[in-house]
Amino acid sequence: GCRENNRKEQLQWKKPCGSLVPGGVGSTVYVTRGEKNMHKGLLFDLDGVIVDTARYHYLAWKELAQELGIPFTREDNERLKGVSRNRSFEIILEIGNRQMEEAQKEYYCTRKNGIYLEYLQTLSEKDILPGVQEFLEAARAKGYRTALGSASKNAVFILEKLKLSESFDAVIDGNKVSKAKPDPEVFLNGAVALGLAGCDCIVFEDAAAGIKAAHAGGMRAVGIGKPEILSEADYVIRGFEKITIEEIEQEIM
Ligand code: B16
Ligand code: MG
Repeated sequence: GCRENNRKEQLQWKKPCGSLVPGGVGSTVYVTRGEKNMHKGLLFDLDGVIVDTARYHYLAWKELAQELGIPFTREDNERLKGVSRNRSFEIILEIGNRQMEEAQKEYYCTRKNGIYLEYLQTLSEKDILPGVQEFLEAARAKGYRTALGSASKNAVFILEKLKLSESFDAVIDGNKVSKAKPDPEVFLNGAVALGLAGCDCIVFEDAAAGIKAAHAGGMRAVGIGKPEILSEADYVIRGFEKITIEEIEQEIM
């Protein structure tokens, strides 16, 4: 089945991938080239893929860490990428070797979000990472369906600020999932929202946990960033600048 993730399976991707496929197994919609993309989905992570909000997360956490007397560096911040807000704070407490009551954790997480949202006030189209808009437009013009799959509870707000809400057929964010990446829930929900099977979707992710999540959902994963960090990805790109949907098709479809 399409959920197994070895290379051999991946090479067979062009075939219909099981009963989850709309139209059923063996549906001819996959055969004609023109129609093919209508049944393929692209799932995008938000932070680190569409926009670099990591620095605002960092500044907000840094402020609280300082207040708590916990040393928190940019390097530590790498551990928070793709991780939920609550888990992020737990990691910070671990760094400081501190323990806290749930209610108090809640208080700090709420405050962190307040500081983070203030940073986001100035967010605009200019903050969309280079090449992203062009890539989304070209892929959709070719018939791909697009969804956002983010751990962030602020994803809808961020897309609005970036004026990108219309570029996604579905948005699955931190409010809609119960299990964080590397659990595949966010991406599987994205595939379902697009009416597609997991194996007909490609995930674009900057975090190693996100690549794992994609594979756990039977999806191919394009890593955005450094190949050293994203060694598990099926293909790694530095960003969307000068990257075409055709290149992605050629490399991993
Ligand atoms: P929020 P992604 C993630 O976004 C960030 O990478 C991560 O650093 C953050 O803690 C998480 O969202 C939750 O964000 O506090 O806004 O709910 O990479 O999954 O798009
Ligand atoms: Mg990310």
